[in-house]
Amino acid sequence: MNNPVKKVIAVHDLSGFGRCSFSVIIPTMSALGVQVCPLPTAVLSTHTGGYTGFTFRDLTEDIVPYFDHLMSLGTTFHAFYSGFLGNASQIEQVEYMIDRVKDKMTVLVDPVMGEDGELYSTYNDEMMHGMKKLVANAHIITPNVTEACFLIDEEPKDFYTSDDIKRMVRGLTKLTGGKVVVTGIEGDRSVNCAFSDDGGVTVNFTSNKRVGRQYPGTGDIFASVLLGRLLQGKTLEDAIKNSSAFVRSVMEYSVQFDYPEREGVLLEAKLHELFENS
Ligand code: PXL
Repeated sequence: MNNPVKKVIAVHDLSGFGRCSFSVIIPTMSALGVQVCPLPTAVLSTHTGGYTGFTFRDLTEDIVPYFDHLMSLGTTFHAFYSGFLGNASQIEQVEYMIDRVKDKMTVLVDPVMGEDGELYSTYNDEMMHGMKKLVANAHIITPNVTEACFLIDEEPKDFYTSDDIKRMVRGLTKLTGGKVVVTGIEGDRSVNCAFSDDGGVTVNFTSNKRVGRQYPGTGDIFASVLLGRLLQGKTLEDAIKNSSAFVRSVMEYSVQFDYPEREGVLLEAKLHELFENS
C-alpha cells in the first residue's frame, strides 16, 4: 500500500521564540496529517516583529544544495510552500526551486512582505521585483491585503470597498496563473478573505468575526491550514473557510490571557481542533 502521508517542502526561517514560521507551520500541518520537510532559510532567536537584539544565522548558501539533495532522494513530494524570505538572493533561489517542481506538485507562495499598510523593514525594491516573479509561477498565492497592494503597485488604504478588492484580485491574477487568496480584509466587525480560482472571472468572499488584535504568525497558520486542507482534498472555498475559522478560534482564545502579543497565539492549546475537524 502507498504511504498515505503527503509531504511538503517548506521554505521558511526558524525563529526560536514568538510563534511564527516553522514554529507554527510544523505543528499545524502535522496536525492535519501532512509531513513538513523543513528547508530553513535562516535561524533566528526570535522573529523580527517587536523584538530587538535577536541572533540571525543566514543559510542562503545552503538552500539550493539542500533542495537538490531532497530532490535526489527519489521520493514523491506533494507540495512546495514558501513564506518569509530574507533577501533578494533567497527569492531568486526559491524561483529556481519552483521552476524545478511546478509541474510535479502544488506550489503555494505566501508573499510575506508586510502588514498594516507597511512593508517590513527588511524589504527593498529588488525583493519586491523578485516576489512578483515568484508569484507568477505559483499555483496558489496568499497575500494579505497590504502585500496585495504592493504586488499590484497600489498604495494601501485604511478601508477597501468590495469593488476595490475585486479589482485587486483581478490585478493579482494578471501576475499569476494560480489561484488568488487575499487575506485580512478588515470590515467593521469582520475580517474577510477574497479569492478567485478562475483567473479573476469570479471573485468570492468569505467572512469571519473580527477579534481586533494583531499577533505575529497568524498568516503562517492560515496558509498552513489552507494547504493542509487542500492536500486533504477540500475545495478552495472550504479550505479558506476552515483556515479562517481556525485562526479566529486561536485568536479568540489567546485574547483572554494577559501576555505580550509578540509571543504569538496560543496555538498549542488549540491544535486539537484541527484533529477534530480532519
Ligand atoms: O510570520 C512572518 C515572519 C516570519 N519570519 C520572521 C519574521 C516574520 C514576520 O515578522 O520576522 C523572521
